[in-house]
Amino acid sequence: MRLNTSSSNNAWQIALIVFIPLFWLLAVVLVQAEVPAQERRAALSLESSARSDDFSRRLWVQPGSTTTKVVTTNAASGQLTPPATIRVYHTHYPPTGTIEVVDFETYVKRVVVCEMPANWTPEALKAQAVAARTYGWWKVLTAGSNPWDVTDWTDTQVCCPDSQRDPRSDAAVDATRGQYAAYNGQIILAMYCADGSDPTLSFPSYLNPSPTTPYLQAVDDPVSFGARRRGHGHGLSQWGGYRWSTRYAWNYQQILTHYYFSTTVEVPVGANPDVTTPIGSLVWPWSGWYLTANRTVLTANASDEASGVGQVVFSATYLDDTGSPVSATLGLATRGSDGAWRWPWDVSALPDQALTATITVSAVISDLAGHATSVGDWRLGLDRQVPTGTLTISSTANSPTVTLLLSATDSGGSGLAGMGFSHNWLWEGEDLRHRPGTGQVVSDTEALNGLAWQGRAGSDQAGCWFGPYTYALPPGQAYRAYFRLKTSDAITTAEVAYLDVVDNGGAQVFGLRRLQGLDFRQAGVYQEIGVDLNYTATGTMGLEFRTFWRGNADLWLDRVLVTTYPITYTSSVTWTLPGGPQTIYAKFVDGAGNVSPDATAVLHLPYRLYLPLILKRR
Ligand SMILES: [Ca+2]
Ligand SMILES: [Ca+2]
Ligand SMILES: [Ca+2]
Repeated sequence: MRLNTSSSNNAWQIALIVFIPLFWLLAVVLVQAEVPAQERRAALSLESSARSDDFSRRLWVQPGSTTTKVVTTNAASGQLTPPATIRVYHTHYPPTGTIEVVDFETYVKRVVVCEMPANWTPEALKAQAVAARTYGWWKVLTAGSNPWDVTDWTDTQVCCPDSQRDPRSDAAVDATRGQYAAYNGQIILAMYCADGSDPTLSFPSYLNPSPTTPYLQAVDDPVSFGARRRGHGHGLSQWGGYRWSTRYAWNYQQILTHYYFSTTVEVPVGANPDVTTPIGSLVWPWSGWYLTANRTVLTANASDEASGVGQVVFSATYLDDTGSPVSATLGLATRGSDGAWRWPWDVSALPDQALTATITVSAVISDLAGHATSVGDWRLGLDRQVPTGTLTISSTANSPTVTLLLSATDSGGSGLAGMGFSHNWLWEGEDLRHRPGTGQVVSDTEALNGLAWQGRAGSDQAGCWFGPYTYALPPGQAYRAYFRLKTSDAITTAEVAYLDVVDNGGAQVFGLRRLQGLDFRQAGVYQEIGVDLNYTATGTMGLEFRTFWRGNADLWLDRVLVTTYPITYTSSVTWTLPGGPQTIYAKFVDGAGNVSPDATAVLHLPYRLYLPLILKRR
């Protein structure tokens, strides 16, 4: 957004200054009043659409030039040196039309207080501080011959007068002094917006992401499912960060590395000899969530300002198979090419256990000068047992509104949580359209209809299985699409498939999921993988349920079954259905997101009745 750079209107400024805190206060009250998110999207949490959209514009950050100066680095640690000052062109705050040279950290304080309410959580404020610092830094690097680096307004990021600073936002800046988000060690274009919704969006578009900003990729953001996107949707979601910090106790490193794909949070270069401890945090798996497979890869962010990170050692506590508490050192992490520290953890011998109980992970991060930082503890749950249940329909049903009777149970750590229903929303994998050469139809006794689409690693070409271009789902509500998939490799950390639900040929994305081999509980066994979609409006080409097969492991797609978005489990629910014979499917989910086999019932309604599909919740 380009603003008029001529003299501003004082009355409007005053109104804005008064209005901004009032709005944020209202917005914070609204978000705090939301129903607490049940684990793994177990219940409908579509947010009210009544919120003002005014702030989406204020929070937009627009990209600048892609010409990047050479960044100075410290040869020993590889850490970068922040700019000492930044040139702020006043287009909004007085004295307008002038360029102010501002101490860089002071600039960050003046941005954070204006871009995020100071009463938000300290970790959300720290995430904002690092994003604002990184963005300003990137603007300094890319200013070229421009006489200024940033403006004081929304075409870059808002920089308030010093008089508006707040001790709480200042503290977040001080606590992260000099820290930045990096991709391959370099400063990123740290775009952020008010609410990125779920999923966030790739830059500049989902259909054509830019290869120069691979960290601005769409990410699955379940904590923001159903939230209205406000702003461009790229990079850090401010409301999303707030939600993660309040509901799952995430810290700023978890928030930033989640929204900026494949990045690290780094400390600036420091003086030698090294007298400081490193920083770090677990960043994967998502803390506060359940593991549903037999393997995971513990992943940490770690950074040191002088001698560099020497080692990261993970430890964990959990209950063993006799129910006894265990405290164990797991092992020495290895540093990946992306800068993250990883330890593959085989949890197959561990019994399922609730999130509230016993699994915690911590790490000791040491620099090469012998200083160590202990970080943790992150809570995890473990549940690999799918629920089971039955569905019956009243035999006297002869009206379009039928009563569905449910009975379900679950074992494992998380407990029965919800259920969703399907009404012939089923597409066989072998019937979808497939990019030529990406596989073939095979007979498979484990496929529910005896047939599947199979891609063979090393024989078939990696590529997309797409379609069906359907308009069968009533828009304006949320659904979950279950991809019934089988892989030959349930150990690999490689992405074996990328699932998404789109319309308009991919220009409109409703949901996505990256799927590694180890997300499957077992090789050679079908598993239903859910992708949530908030189907806000019908598109122009019809919905597609796409599987991008990566070609690094064999993959079978039996079918895609779509259900209504899970509602809280109850023993009876009414549903208004169209006429004619039909099969109704119920799918039960536990708190970890595991889904039951199909519970089905066949219904014969007179054809004359044909009404909208409305599931009535209790
Ligand atoms: Ca150090
Ligand atoms: Ca379970
Ligand atoms: Ca099939």
